[in-house]
Amino acid sequence: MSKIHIVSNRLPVSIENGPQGMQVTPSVGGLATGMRSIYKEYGGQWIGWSGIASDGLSEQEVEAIDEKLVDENCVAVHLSNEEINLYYEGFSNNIIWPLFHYFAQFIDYNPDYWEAYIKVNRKFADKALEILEDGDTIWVHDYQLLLVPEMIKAEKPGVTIGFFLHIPFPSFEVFRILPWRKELIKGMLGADLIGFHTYDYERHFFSSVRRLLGYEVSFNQIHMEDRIIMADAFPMGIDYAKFSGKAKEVSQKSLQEKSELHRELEKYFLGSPDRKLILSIDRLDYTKGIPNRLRGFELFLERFPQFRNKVTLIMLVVPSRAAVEQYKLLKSEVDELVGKINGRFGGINYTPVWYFYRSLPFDNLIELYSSSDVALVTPVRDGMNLVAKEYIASRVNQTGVMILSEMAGVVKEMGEAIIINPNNDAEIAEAIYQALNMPLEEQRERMKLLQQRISRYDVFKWASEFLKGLKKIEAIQQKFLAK
Ligand code: GDG
Repeated sequence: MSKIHIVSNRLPVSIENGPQGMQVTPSVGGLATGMRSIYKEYGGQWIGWSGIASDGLSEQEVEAIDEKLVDENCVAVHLSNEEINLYYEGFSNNIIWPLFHYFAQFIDYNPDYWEAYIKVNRKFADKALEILEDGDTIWVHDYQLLLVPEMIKAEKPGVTIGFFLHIPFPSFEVFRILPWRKELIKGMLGADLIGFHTYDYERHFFSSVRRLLGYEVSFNQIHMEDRIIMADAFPMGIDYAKFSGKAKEVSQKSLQEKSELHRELEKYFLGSPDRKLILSIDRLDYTKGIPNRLRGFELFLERFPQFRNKVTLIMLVVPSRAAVEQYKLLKSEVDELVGKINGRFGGINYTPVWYFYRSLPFDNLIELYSSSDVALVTPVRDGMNLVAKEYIASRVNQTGVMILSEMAGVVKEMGEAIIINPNNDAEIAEAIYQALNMPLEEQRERMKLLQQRISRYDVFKWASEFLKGLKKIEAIQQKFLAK
């Protein structure tokens, strides 16, 4: 049987070098959940970085990691601290990430980053090539590995390659800024099927392919010298049943069984029906529009004084990329804004913004989703945004209002949300007002439609649709070769 393998920057497990030796724990992220069902079922391997820098490890420790990973069907690419700095922090997070999210002013055009990106992409490709056989399929993930498809195709043309980009693909006028734009596009074109979250990203990609390489694009096929390949939109879903199931479980718990956080939330909000909770959850990232959200909330409290002492914004910010300068600056800006709002509108019994700078366990996350009257999702750019889908899945009583940025990929699937421009503070303030005044019946009508849509296209459906796309392009290519 031909196998299906996965490649991504990180493996779907985390490894810790503890007192009892190497410990491997499966991770619970969306990608890991969606892909695990596939690569295991098709007898494949998952290739990725272990999460530990190899410089600090002895040869025996490296071997111990490799051995532990065998049981998980995982293969580690070992990276040194320098490689992580230049390829991951450098090229991936200081060049591609800002560029693809339209933050060109944050790019650090360091040529060493590019050299390291090629070298490390080659390491990933070589690891994959060690296990790949003709007829196998490999699915490569995300912006850290844009060159891998071409590297694999050049050595093993008999392997079917899928590539999925989890972040936006920018318009040509932005993409062309990059000195290495042609190399990146060519790298991606090594794949037989390229997937994006939305049709707009796909369209931008086609425009770059046409203008940079002159290939003809018709419908969603790209005609190259000796190959036809395909690109399409596959909006990534979540493990809907896991979120809705957990939310049901949480809602049925008795007061004693509930977590401290949940008890506090219920005491504060359910105890007084005119108190309302607005939720915000993200990694700390300048793409997520966290300051915009705070400014919008501040303006809301200023313009609608009747809601002061009643409405709280609970803001979970998960630390991320703390070594990068832009992220440190953003952290200070967020700290300052929270302090300003709490100082301006807070009182002995009222804190307008409850701010958590940490990550919380899954159960707490569900408690936040299910206790919040409104979800406020305001990225200035976001490939998809799974938090929005998770909020919808967790609303077991079908109430709750979603306020959503028009700049998030997920907006294409959420016409029933209140849609805002994240750069318009007044619009955010108005949207909060509208959400808090929305009659329950209208909330239910909108939520029902959102839940139907998000539950139908979950992460398993997403993965199977992508694999179907791969089968389709294989058939098209066979016809093309037979001509
Ligand atoms: C990239 C793209 C695209 C957050 N805080 C906690 C926690 N989370 C989980 C959420 C959610 C995930 O992290 C965040 O996913 P997003 O999609 O919102 O954002 P990115 O991390 O930027 O992901 C994005 C995604 O890839 C998939 O293609 O949607 O556009 O940028 O699942 O639940 N989980 C736990 N504790 C927390 O404190 N347990």
